[in-house]
Amino acid sequence: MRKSFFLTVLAGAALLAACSRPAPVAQDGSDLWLAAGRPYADILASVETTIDPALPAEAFHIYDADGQRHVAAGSEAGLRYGVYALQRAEVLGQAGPGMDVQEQPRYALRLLNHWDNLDDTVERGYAGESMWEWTSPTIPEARIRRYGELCASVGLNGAVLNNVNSNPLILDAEHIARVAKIADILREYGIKTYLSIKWTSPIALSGLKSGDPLNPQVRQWWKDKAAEIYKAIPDFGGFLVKANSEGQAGPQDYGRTHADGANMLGEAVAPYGGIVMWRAFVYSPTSPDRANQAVEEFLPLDGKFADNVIVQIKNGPVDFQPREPFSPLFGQLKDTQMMMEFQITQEYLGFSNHLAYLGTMWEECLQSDTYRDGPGTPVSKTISAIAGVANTGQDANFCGYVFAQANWYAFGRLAWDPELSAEQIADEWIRQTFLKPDGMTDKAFEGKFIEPVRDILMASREAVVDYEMPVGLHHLFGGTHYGPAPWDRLGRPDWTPAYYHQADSAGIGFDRTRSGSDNVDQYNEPLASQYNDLATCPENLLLWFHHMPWDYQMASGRTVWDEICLHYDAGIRQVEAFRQTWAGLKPYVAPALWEETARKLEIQQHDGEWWRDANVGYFQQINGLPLPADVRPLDTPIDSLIYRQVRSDRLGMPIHDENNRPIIVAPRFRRP
Ligand code: GCV
Repeated sequence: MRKSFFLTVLAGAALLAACSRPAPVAQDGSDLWLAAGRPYADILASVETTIDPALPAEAFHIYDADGQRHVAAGSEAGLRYGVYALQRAEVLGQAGPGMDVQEQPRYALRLLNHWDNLDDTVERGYAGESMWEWTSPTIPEARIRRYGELCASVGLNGAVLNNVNSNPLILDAEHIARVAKIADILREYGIKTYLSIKWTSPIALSGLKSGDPLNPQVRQWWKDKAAEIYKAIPDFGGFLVKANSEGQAGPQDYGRTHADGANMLGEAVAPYGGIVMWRAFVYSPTSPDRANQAVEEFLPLDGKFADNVIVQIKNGPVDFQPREPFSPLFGQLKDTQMMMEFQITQEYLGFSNHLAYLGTMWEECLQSDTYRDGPGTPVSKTISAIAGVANTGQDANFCGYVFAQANWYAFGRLAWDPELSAEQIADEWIRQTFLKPDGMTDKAFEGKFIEPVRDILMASREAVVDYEMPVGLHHLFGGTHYGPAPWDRLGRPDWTPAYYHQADSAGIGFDRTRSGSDNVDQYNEPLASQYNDLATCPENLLLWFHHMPWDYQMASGRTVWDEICLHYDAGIRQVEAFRQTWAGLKPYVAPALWEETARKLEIQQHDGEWWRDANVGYFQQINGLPLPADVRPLDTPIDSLIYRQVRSDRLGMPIHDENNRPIIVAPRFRRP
């Protein structure tokens, strides 16, 4: 009797302990941000739906009436957005009785750009091979459907399937038929299909002798090609074009302008309602400042583009750096439709190894005032469309890392509503992605998991800026765009870090002031003068706009040199803090996700140290200055860092182990 009583007490105590200890729910990241919500079909079945022609096509209205929840929308696509919005609201606890939400997207075109090649490689892709599986005899239908759901859930409505460095074969009969099959699936999710074209396609595919956009044969070729495509894909979206850029041919090769080229293609797709997205990412090796060139080439063409042509502009004037000012083109073109190009894939922010939430970077750009139409003309208001270079691949979790998924999500949400705050989006993403452990209250989950993870996300981009390129430094990358190579000055100048940092014994930074390349004057006043003047130039862009003596005193009272060192150190400390926080979150996360993140953060810290040792070490060789006292000493000598860069560049990714996982620097390269 006494024994069984004792056992019952023991069992009770064990049960109590188990109940009070949260048990993480198993998940592997393959459900992305659809993990926590009710299934779409269940939500659809639980609401009354109506197509209301009075609503704009993509708008939806969720409301309660007659004891029933309704979703009304202007179209099938709008209904889908409404049901997904309801799914999100349920997870966020915002779908209680009396719910009344009406929304429509800010931009009509909300596209992903896939830099996927026909051999299944992905340019700047870090999540496996092409998700479209071009080389397989069949198309990966299940994955495409999942992609469709994910895009639709955040309101994306277009996909450019192939790389802007395009292969002409994308336009042959075989590929058009294949693209049509993909388009048939994507259409079900409200997603239009677009293709990147190669300017020389008529020459490569049909043996024409010219690509001159004013040549009647060339014009006819594109018209015929458009007719062929639209026969297979009646709602085909149109073309994305990289021309006269980084070795790609274009209309300038025939003495014509970007407008001549774009309008010729525009004319070919116009009868079918198609559009042309013409990229403004142009620069030549001979220019004294790469940052000036888009304005130099496109401003004279303002107003000359056809109505169905839109100029697609990268957020910054150089190339998706961790921090750039916004591209001055956004403030210059007044009679040209403009489209934002963000980069979701982390080409310059640690690939799919580093935790870098880009919502904050995009918010910074979208909210920047261009002063184009007077004060209060942010970038978000000068553009009428938006594209993001996708970070997707064949990996089961699509993005190579659970935290990289946050960037696809954030891009979609900002494309829908550029006024949303990066913090709100981060919060939404965490709640939809990570499942609350069994036996944990909402309140405990909020305080113990959601808040610390949100803090990590919100601090993460600035941490990368700090340990890669603080105080306005930029493009200090080695060939793969992963690790640092500040010493690199061989080859085409505007592809070398030395062109950008301009460091010498006297100082550092690119002089873009009125006494330098005068890039500042591509901005509208008062920005132009603010950037030009040391007293008003934001310190986080100081070395973007100014060449400064090493001993120039910054607002903190420290010298430029000390401030640079301090930022590198702060970036690494921040990642150390992320690791500490993450270690404490182990009880609340599925082991697979916890381990993946712990491993990536470890790599990130080592990479941060790599960045610091390379840059601080290299600049120190140039200026001979000591490290400030409160900054930790460097770890690795330059020689072995150069060796590491060479190895990393050769492999195209950081060094990998036998499981094809990126690994941390081998101990023999580190000082004892
Ligand atoms: C698709 C940068 C990237 C290239 C990319 C190019 C572009 O230079 O490194 O990989 O090419 O931008 O946006 O066209």
